[in-house]
Amino acid sequence: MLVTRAFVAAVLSVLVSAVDTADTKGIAFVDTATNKRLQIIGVDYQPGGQASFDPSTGKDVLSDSSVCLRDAVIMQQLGVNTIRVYNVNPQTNHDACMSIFNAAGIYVIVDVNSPFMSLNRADPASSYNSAYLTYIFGQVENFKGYPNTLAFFAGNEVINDIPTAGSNPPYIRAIQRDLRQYIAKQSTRHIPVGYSAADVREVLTDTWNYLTCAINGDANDITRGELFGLNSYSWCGAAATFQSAGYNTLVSDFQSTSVPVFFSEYGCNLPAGVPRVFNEVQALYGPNMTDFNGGLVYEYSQETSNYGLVTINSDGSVQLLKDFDNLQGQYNKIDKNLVTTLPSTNPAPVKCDASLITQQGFNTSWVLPTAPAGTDALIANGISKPQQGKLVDVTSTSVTQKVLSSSGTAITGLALNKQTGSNLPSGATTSSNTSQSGGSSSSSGKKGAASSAYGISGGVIGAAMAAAGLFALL
Ligand SMILES: *[C@@H]1O[C@H](CO)[C@@H](O)[C@H](O)[C@H]1NC(C)=O
Ligand SMILES: *[C@@H]1O[C@H](CO)[C@@H](O)[C@H](O)[C@H]1NC(C)=O
Ligand SMILES: CC(=O)N[C@H]1CO[C@H](CO)[C@@H](O)[C@@H]1O
Repeated sequence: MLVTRAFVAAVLSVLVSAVDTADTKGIAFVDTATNKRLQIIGVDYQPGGQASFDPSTGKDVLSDSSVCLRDAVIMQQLGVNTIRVYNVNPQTNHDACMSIFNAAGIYVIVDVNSPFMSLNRADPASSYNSAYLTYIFGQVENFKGYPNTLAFFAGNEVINDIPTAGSNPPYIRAIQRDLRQYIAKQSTRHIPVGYSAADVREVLTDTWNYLTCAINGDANDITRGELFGLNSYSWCGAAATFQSAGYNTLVSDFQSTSVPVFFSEYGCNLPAGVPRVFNEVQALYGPNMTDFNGGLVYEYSQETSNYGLVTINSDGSVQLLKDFDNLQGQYNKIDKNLVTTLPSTNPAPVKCDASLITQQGFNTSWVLPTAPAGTDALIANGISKPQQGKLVDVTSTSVTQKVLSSSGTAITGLALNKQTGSNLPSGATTSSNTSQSGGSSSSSGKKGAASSAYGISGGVIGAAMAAAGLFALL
């Protein structure tokens, strides 16, 4: 069997062809080659939580290629086209992982901050300095060379209430400005920058208006946020509806948006102890919410907060959870035509004005902090010694770790299915199949070589092997 595996790996060695780059177009994301809409069908990816980034070694969620391959293949089965990573190191080489996600047709949204380097919301001026900017410019350097880098979040949940809405908004907008200027000067392609807002409805629309309005009405104002993510946990349980969850309110609140708005986190896990049914997926990707740009389910892996779709065990094996099956079933019902069709409305940005702000105490000044001394030179010349990522060949495509369905049977033959476009839900029902062809999630319909190389294409054989415990040998 070991000989077989080596043979399979050799046969499956493939060259990576890149996904088309994506960008914003009006209120949507668009595939820049096909001009089709790219609705975000995504999951938040942070196995290990905040501790996943170890500054002493540089290890982060995009540094272990075998783990990324395992998870990218599982995500292909699930049907996602985007992940969000919260906490990555700008000096780590992410080539192997980013190339794997690229080959899987999966885009990546990168939070530029980390627990070690972020705006101090209690005193933003103290943390807005040259070391901080060098760090976040390093993220641009690290990810600008990958075609599947979709966007950067300049901040995540910095504004959490009225007190933090006083001094922080001008700093977040200044960071958007600095990142956008750096990208304009140092990246060969445009990559959009925005903010991810906490699920605090009191400050939500003020935050969106403050960060995305146009100063003096100038649509090209480089301080504007180019997209807006909101974390949304209001749809809870099987009985919730478009109205009861307040999605109708969100749609009317954001109907005048001039930039893409999407859920940067969603997936309420109440009532506790019951698998999530994810009925909100039909609302989010249905005709009621075409002005939204989809969203990212919180989150891929089970962590202490209990939002996982899969459990990652300490030996590297993965167990799919019932939540995974339910989400996959919901994704399979998405209307692919609708999610790839550009919206017809494209409102112009509103002019920044104090009248946009509804909450007393929320900042109403668009006089932004001046960048720290030396920033102009950093932007003009680039930071020193950047780690600049680039795509590499993906040479192994077979998942080596054990993967178990939600009912505990082994799923064999899992392998990366190389895509040229973005991944889309395929109709796969992973937990019902003990053997995967590796081609089942292909949007191009091309079968991978895995099943024939293994000689397992039928569920019966896979099930029999699983029952006999033979999967372990693969
Ligand atoms: C709003 O931001 C401006 C510019 O940074 C600052 O001078 C002012 O103190 C802030 N207002 C509040 C209420 O914090
Ligand atoms: C769309 O909106 C209508 C009217 O508010 C509502 O009845 C319907 O359930 C919504 N559709 C979905 C899929 O949530
Ligand atoms: C029961 C079930 O979902 N079977 C699926 C297993 O996978 C094959 C190929 O991916 C599908 O065609 C089956 O429908």
